[in-house]
Amino acid sequence: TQQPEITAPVADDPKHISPPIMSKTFSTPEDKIIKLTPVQRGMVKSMTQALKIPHLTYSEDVYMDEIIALRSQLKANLKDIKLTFMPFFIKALSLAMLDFPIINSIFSDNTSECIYKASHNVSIAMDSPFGLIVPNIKDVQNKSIFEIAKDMNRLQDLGSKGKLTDNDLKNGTVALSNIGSIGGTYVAPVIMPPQVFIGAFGATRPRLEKKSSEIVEKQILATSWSADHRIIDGATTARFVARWKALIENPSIMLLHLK
Ligand code: CAO
Repeated sequence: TQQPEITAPVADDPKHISPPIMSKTFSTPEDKIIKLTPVQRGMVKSMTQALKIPHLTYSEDVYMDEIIALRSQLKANLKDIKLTFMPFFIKALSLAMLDFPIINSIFSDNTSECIYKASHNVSIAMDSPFGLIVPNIKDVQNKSIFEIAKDMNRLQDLGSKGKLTDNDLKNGTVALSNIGSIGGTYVAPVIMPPQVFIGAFGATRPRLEKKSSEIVEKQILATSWSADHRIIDGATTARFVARWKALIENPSIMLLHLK
């Protein structure tokens, strides 16, 4: 009988993740030495450093209904620029940090000094054909959501071609990771020293909730945040995340900050 054609999953398209499809090769027939790529070697070094930090991880659910409506309205008016939720998340992070400068700080235990950074250079974890890369968007505090979207598009394009520059990768001050574009709900994100804070998002999922006597469907984004517990405590983390959540749930507040 003829065997059905078995194809490998299309790794770069989140819509093709499930159902699981088996690869033609079921196992490695013999031991094989694999040399790490430069990106993987970088990850060995950075993650080994990162996990020496005492992490405080905090999670919160965020209602996405308002921002989903806003994005579809704006998307309909945009050509050539991909507008996902990330530019909103990034801008809200920057706005929330205005009152919490410690979130956008760098810390080194050799100097026992914490430096509050003036620039909000937001590092974005990106899944690329070369592995995990983390370029940053510079000076988010001075950028519109549209400008942030353009920077995201540029960094994703360069990242997918392995063409990010040193400048794109250096001097990030705080980080975000959207694993939800692939899947999952909660994740314990790993801080990238000398940064002290990182946020991560799961996939937005519908949830039924009781409102008065009605059952309504709400769209929920699960968020997880890790803080360097040597200098940021749980109460500061909770207050900061509440501020960020308020901006995402009431995105029109962000208009007040338009320059
Ligand atoms: N909830 C709902 N929808 C989401 C979503 C989420 N959390 N994340 C992405 N989407 C949607 C986007 O809005 C977009 O939809 P449209 O086609 O309707 O515009 C689609 O999924 C694809 O988004 P994207 O992944 O191309 O873009 P993004 O800006 O949302 O994310 C990036 C960009 C670079 C963060 C993401 O592509 C990526 O690489 N994520 C993986 C990060 C990672 O590996 N983290 C782990 C770090 S530790 O190893």
